[in-house]
Order: sequence, then C-alpha cells, then structure tokens
Amino acid sequence: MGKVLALDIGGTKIAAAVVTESGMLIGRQQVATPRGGAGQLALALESLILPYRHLVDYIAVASTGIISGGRLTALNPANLGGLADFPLQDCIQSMTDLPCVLLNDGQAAAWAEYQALSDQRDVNNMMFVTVSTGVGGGIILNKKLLVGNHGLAGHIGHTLADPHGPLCGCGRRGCVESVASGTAIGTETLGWKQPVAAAKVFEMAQLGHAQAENIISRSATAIALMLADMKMALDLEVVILGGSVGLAVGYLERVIGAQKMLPEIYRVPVQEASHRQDSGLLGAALWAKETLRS
Ligand code: ADP
Ligand code: BMX
Ligand code: ZN
Repeated sequence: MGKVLALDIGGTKIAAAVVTESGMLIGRQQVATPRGGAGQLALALESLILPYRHLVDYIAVASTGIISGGRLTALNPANLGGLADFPLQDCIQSMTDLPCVLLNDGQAAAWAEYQALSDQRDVNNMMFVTVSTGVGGGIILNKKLLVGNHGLAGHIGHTLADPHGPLCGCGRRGCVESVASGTAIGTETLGWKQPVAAAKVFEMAQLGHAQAENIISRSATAIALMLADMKMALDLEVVILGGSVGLAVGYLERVIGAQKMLPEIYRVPVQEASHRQDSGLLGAALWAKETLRS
C-alpha cells in the first residue's frame, strides 16, 4: 500500500506525519488549530499537506467532530472556535487527488490502541477515551470498531455526568465533556483572580492547591462514572486513556481512585495509551490501509 500522510485534527492542535508501511512515524509536525473559521482551517491543512502530497500514496485523517459523508459536523462547535460544519473531504481533494480516508479522532485512536493491545492478548470489547479539548472516544465491540451509520458511535463525552452541571456546547446541560475536558478544567478557574489553563491547574494540584485538586478530581470522577456506565452497557474488558489531560501526570491514578468508590462490578481496568499522543495518527493510517484494501 505504500506510504500514507496521516493527519489528526483536534480542537487544540493539528498533527501530521508520514506513516511508513511498518507503522513508523516520520517528519511529525504540529500546528495550533485555527479558531477563525473554515478558511483558516483549510489553510492550516494546506500547510501540512502540500509539502508531502508527492511523497505519499494516500491520505488518512483522524478528526474531531462527527465524520460522515466526507463532512466534519461539530457536535460541540465551541471546540472549533464556533465552526459547525466543514467539507473536509472536498477541502483535501482540492489540494490532491490522492485517495483520502476520514475517521473521527476517538474512533481512530481506539483502532490503533486496539491493535497494540491485541498483539499482547485476546480482547473483544474495549473503549478508548480522550480527555483533551473535549472528551471523545471509540468503541471496539466483538473486535470490530463501531463507527455507526452516522459516524456518531463512541461520542461518550456527550453522555450525562450531572443534570445540573454546566451547559455543554452541544446544547445539553451536564455532559461529561462539560465537566471533565481540558476546556472545562480551564473554565472552572474563570472565577479566580488569575484564570489558568488545564496544564497549570495540574501543576497547582501537584503543589497541594486544594481548589485545583477539586477541579481535577471532579473531572476524573466524571470519567470513572462514565466508564462504569459503559462497562455495564458493553461488558468492557479494558479502557485506554489518551489526550493531554488523560495522559497528564496523576490523572490515571485519580480515575482509578474514583473507581475504587464503586462496587467491584462497575470497575474496569484502565491504562494509558501506548502510542501516547500518536494514537489518532496511527489509527487513521491503519484504518485507511484496510478501507482502501477492501
Ligand atoms: P486536542 O484536543 O487538539 O487533541 P490535546 O490532547 O493536547 O489536544 O488536548 C488539549 C487540552 O489539554 C487543552 O484543554 C489543554 O489546556 C489541555 N492540556 C494541554 N497540555 C496539558 C498538560 N500538560 N496537562 C494537562 N492538560 C493539558
Ligand atoms: C467532542 C467532539 C468529538 C471529539 C471529541 C474529542 C466536536 C468538534 N468534537 O466531543 O467529535 O471526538 O470532542 O475531540 O464536536 P478533541 O478535539 O478533544 O480531540
Ligand atoms: Zn454535550
């Protein structure tokens, strides 16, 4: 199948790398996700695609948003600076006529992490969760990735954490994303004298700042409760955690700590993504390879 240019479009950053046939990443780059609408997003994609389009055989994209019919439709447009709808496939095909395969970012990361896991042991049902700009996910059921007829499968950030919680950008109150995401963690500090972003909240919590610790614990508890619900629905055997918040020092331990408050049957083993920040890139590449082969 040859070389693939993989892109991972998140609410905060867009990563790109050439993925070789053996799964090695070459020339990884990253730019901030623009928040100025469709034109700016197209320019950012162009800056990552044009230098590589003659060096690869196809393009694979993992992207935040509902990915269906070649379009990106935001469930939470606030995560993309208000951008609600974007013709992702057409935009890329205006730069190159290479074959191009699109997938949601959580679904893509789930696929890569499932391959890594099933190299070691037999797993049927697994879920990947990214705690990042939003909260996303991907579900493997009976060894198959669930995409859904409308691309919606795995959008676990928009299950309910707290009916009286903050309004979510999707229009509903109290989604897991509105309580647990990196954005939500930053938003919680808006009442502080000096509001800070999620990374700083983690630093402060490590230094014993009680309010910072509460914010992070609340996020980790919302994730643990959502995992319990998903285990009951799907008989999950393992959960993989990713995203900059999910991979932040001490976050996994806090999720496991919150699980310990629940009866045993509601607990599912959780571990960090083995591909760290690259699960989305690798998963998109693997998915595209299979899609184009069949
Ligand atoms: P994306 O959503 O584009 O995939 P990330 O996985 O990096 O990107 O998630 C971005 C979110 O993670 C932002 O809300 C940001 O504030 C937060 N974040 C970034 N770095 C850290 C860190 N070191 N610790 C905790 N949170 C972080
Ligand atoms: C949101 C939603 C999901 C996405 C998840 C994680 C949008 C734009 N995105 O729930 O499709 O998978 O965020 O995305 O509605 P990330 O940007 O945090 O990586
Ligand atoms: Zn929501």
